[in-house]
Formats: sequence, structure tokens, C-alpha cells
Amino acid sequence: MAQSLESIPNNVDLGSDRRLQRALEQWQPNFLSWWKEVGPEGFQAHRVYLRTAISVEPNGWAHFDFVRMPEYRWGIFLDPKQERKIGFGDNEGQPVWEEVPGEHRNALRRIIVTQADTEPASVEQQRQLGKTCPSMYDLRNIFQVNVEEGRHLWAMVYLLHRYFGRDGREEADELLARRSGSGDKPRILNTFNEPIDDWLSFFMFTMFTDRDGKYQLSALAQSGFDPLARTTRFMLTEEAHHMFVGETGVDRVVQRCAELMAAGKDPRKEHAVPFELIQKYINFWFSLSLDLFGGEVSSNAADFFASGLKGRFREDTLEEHKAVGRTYRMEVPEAGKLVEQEVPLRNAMNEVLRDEYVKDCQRGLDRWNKTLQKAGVRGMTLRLPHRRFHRSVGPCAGLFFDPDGKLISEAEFKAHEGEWLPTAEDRAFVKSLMHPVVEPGKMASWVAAPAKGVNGMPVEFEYVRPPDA
Ligand code: BYC
Repeated sequence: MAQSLESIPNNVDLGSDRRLQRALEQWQPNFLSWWKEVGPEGFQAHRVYLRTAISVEPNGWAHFDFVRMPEYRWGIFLDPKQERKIGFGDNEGQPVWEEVPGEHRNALRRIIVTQADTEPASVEQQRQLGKTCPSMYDLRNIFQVNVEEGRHLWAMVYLLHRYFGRDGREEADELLARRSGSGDKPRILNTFNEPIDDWLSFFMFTMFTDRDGKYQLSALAQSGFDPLARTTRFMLTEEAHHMFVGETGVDRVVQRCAELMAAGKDPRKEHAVPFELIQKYINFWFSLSLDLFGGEVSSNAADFFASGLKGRFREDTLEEHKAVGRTYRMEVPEAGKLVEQEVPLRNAMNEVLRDEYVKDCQRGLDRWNKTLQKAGVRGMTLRLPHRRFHRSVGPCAGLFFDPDGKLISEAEFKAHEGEWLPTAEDRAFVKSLMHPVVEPGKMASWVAAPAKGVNGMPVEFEYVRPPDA
């Protein structure tokens, strides 16, 4: 049975606002139809050992139990209200907004809709993966990620319904109408239209693309529009697990490859992912995810910052919050070469956020390289490509760079593309490894076992149970 509106866990006193209740009551069945149509295929009736957010208390915010996914209790939680002032931009020091300020209405709606759109998009992208899971542990994890992306959609739809009236309701409907990869109604950001049809891509996506989510949500967690700040803060709690799935997932692929190499075996022949393929997938997903930060120089980003809608990563820990009279130095291509440019800091806010993101990704790469070393592989390291490599957004779009960031000709790029990015053959090989492994505790040939199970349960726990079990 589907959840009724009364059963929506929330800390926003949902019961006291009739208008909002009516709006959500109309939206909810459409959400469930959407979930059944394009959510995880083939597992809707299975019982899955899932975490559900039930409060915002740091200890005890989540409850673990077996749930059929359509009956998951998608709740609405905002971090507790605090005395807050706008922390940056032209309105620094003013009280935060509890309602949408008229002059920022369009910009805020656009930010919230863009954020919201990524959540159902990712569920759509991953819907076929359950059928080829490398283990039952991983199967449970992907469903955890999927239901929580669903909850993040609820979080944004709550904001649209509660604060944006009729056009908010229309936007909420549109969020269920667009489809990842669709020709006529695609998702808003390009990365969310890329198919994810193998588990290496899924791990890369949760490592690199969900991490963009972390940085975007962190920037919105500073927002002067308090309901948005409080909502995104709580979303970050769940997001941490998604990145864990990605970072440890790739780490286990690296470990398996490294152990085989150290034993003098060829990973490819042992049905594992060879080192050079892991590197190509890193190159692809990292560069795609960099695009999600927007252009290097952006008047949108400057406006968002000036008006107090979107801050920097951990803005509250920085010393200065106006960012005026300061510049950011970057290299941009001009007339066939790279030139240094001083950009007003506010216009460089996308790049400032990207800097933090790149550092965080590098930390993940360092971990994977340690895994290689520990397994006894010498002289081989995984690396992030330069941030100019393979970009479709910003000044590097339409130009060609090698993974070191050197400007090259299109012909040179084409000549080496197959060494840098996954080819059709590579993708076919990775897909050929994808056979379902569902016996509890068993792992596919291409991935090492995780260090531990979920919520104190053993790795060999039966995390996903068939409908009649
Ligand atoms: N694709 O000024 P610019 C997550 C457009 S992930 C297509 O450079 P701006 C998650 C842009 O709209 C986080 N178009 O960029 C992860 C603009 O168009 P107009 C999602 C793009 O606006 C995994 C033009 O190019 N959250 O949560 O400063 C699983 C110039 O734009 C793209 C957010 O994104 C692109 N990649 O920054 C589940 C936060 N980039 O105006 C979930 C909300 C730019 O010329 N979004 N364009 O028609 C934002 O803050 C901003 O919209 C962006 C773009 C950072 C995305």
C-alpha cells in the first residue's frame, strides 16, 4: 500500500497548512506513478533493508528496516530553526528571509528547480542497474541511494509548493514530466541525461557527480532564504552515504584490479576492470561533473552571491563575506592560446566552488592510489585529468585539451581520444562483466568485498528479500 499524506514523516507541521496539504496530496500519487514507471526496474515488490529519515536529531535521525520501495516513507525535514543573519553578499547582516523576497523570486525558483531536477533524473538514469548488481550488499546500496534521491525531490517540491504558489506547483509537475535522456523533455543539466548502464559508471557517478551535489548543497546551505538553507543542510546528511558508496565502490574495483596485477595476472582475462579502463572512466565522469558547476566566469553566479542566495563552501568559516574589490586569477583560452585573466571574485564563484570540489576529488584519488600501493602495485597511479580536459560548459567548451590541460588541435585530440576516454569497445567490455550476483556475501569477479556491512550487519546479510519471503 502506498503511504498516505498523514504518514509523511515531517518536522514542518504539515497538518496545520490545508493549502499545502492539498497541493501535496495532488502531487503524491503522481510521484508514485513516476516512481513505478521509471524507478528501479524489477524490484518494486522486493523488501529492502533501508534507512529512513525520521527526525533531524543528530543521534537517531534514521531508522533501518525492511521496506518495499513504493511504501518508503519519503519525509520532509528541515534543520532546526536558528537565529540567522544573511551571511554574505550585499545583504550581509540582514535577517534571513522566511518567505521568498519578490526581487529574488525568479532566481530562487530557478536554483531550486535545477537542484530538484537532478534528483529524479539520477533515479531514472540508474533504473536498470539492479538487474546486474555485483552483490546483494551493492543492490541494497543502490536502492538506498535511489529512495533518498526521491526524498530529496520531496524536499525541493515542498519548497516549491509551500513558497512559490501556482508556478511552484507547475514546476513540481514538470519535475515528474521531464525524463533523463529524452529527446523532447530532457533533464535540465546535461550530465543527468547520460545513461548509467553499468556499475562502474554508477560508482563513478556517486563518487564524482554526487560530490557536485555535496558542493552545490553546501553553497545553498548558506542561503539567505532560510527554508532552502535548512532543507539542504539536512539533505547533506544523506548525501554523505551516496558519496561513500561511490568512493568505496571504485576503491573495491581498484583493489580487485591491483590484487590481480600484483599476482602477475591480467585483470581483463580474470573478468576484472583493467587499470587503464578505470583511468578512462575517471577522466569521463570527472570532466562531466566539472561542467555541473557552470561557467568559469558567470554573471549568474555573481548575482546569486550578491543577493545572498548562494554562498561559498563553508562561507560561515571565511573571514570576509562581500567579495568586492577582489579578483580571482584564471587561465582562459583566447585566440588559440591560454591567457591569464583577473576576474572579479564574484564572477568567479563557480570556479571558487569547483576548486573545493577538485581538492575533495583528489583526496579520493589518493585513497585509491594507497589501495594500489598496499596491494603491491608499484609505479602506477590514478590521476584526475586537468579541469580544462573534455569540457562542454565554460570557455574550454568547443576547444581541445589533453589530460594535462595542454591546448591541442582537434585532430590531435581525435587521434588520442580512445586512450583518454572510454571507447565503445571499452564500454562493451565493462558491460560484459555485469552479471548479477545475488547470493548473500558473494561478490562479482570485478569487485573486492566491502570492509563491512550496513548498520552493523554482516556483509553476507540478506539485504534484499524477494516479495514472498
Ligand atoms: N548543463 O552562468 P553559467 C546533485 C547553463 S548535483 C546545461 O555558467 P550558472 C545530484 C546555465 O543554465 C547538484 N546547461 O552557470 C547529484 C545558463 O543558461 P542561461 C545540482 C548549463 O547559472 C547526483 C548558461 O549555461 N544542483 O544534487 O552560474 C545525484 C550559463 O550558465 C550547465 C545545482 O546545480 C550544465 N551543466 O551555474 C542526484 C544547484 N551549466 O541562463 C543529485 C543549482 C550551466 O544562459 N544550480 N548551464 O539560459 C545552480 O546553482 C546553477 O544553475 C549551476 C549553473 C551551478 C548549475
